[in-house]
Amino acid sequence: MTDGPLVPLQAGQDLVHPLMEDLNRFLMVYKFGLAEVSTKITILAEELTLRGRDNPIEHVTTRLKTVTSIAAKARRVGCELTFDDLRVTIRDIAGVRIVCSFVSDVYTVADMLTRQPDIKLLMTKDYIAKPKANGYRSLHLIVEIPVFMSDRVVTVPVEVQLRTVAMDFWATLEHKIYYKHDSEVPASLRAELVEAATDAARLDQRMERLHQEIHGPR
Ligand code: 0O2
Repeated sequence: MTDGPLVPLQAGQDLVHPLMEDLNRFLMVYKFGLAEVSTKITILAEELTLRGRDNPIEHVTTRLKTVTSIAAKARRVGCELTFDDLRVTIRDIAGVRIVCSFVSDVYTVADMLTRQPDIKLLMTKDYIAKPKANGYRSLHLIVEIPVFMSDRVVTVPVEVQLRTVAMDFWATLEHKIYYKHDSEVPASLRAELVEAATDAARLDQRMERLHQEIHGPR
């Protein structure tokens, strides 16, 4: 892969096709990294179900950051628009979101995943233990996974977000209502969003307690 700057383009040069090719090659490994992590999660969910244990995973989604979103984040964090710099600095180009049933499941699944010998845990941000000021709760991991190509092995960073259904409900709607919204949202409405996050956290606690009372500890 060439590793020149993504910009600037010069007038009259057909830089678009080679650039698209480089971009596709750059993004390809992240796509494969996502597939690797997704397969691991599918195996965990199916194996637990086959062993007659409760499947702690409700659903899983994956996303590759768009080129626009990568460029915006690069600008925000002061990263040069070169493939080398992007590779090192932007570690959430590949993202997997695992929605679990209960809070304890979030940690169990995170542990099952990060204990696998080919996965390297690079960073943990525990927004459940320490929610963001706006009420956001989730467990974020940056993991590195090897991807076996035809001629080399590439290690790819993947952001894994783990959260409960209640956390996901709040975050999905808050994303629509407010997160990274350009216009000002009145403080009273922001306070209500924090309150709603507290309600979601209470609901998580209650559902986990009910589950334990009926089925015993997970
Ligand atoms: P999208 O559309 O979900 O992919 P940054 O990425 O610069 O915001 P950082 O430190 O790299 O910050 O990442 P951080 O804060 O650990 O997590 C970023 C991702 O977590 C976001 O991805 C969201 O998915 C989610 N997130 C973090 N904070 C909030 C929040 O307050 N509300 C909601 N709804 N989601 C949040 P993206 O790429 O910003 O967006």
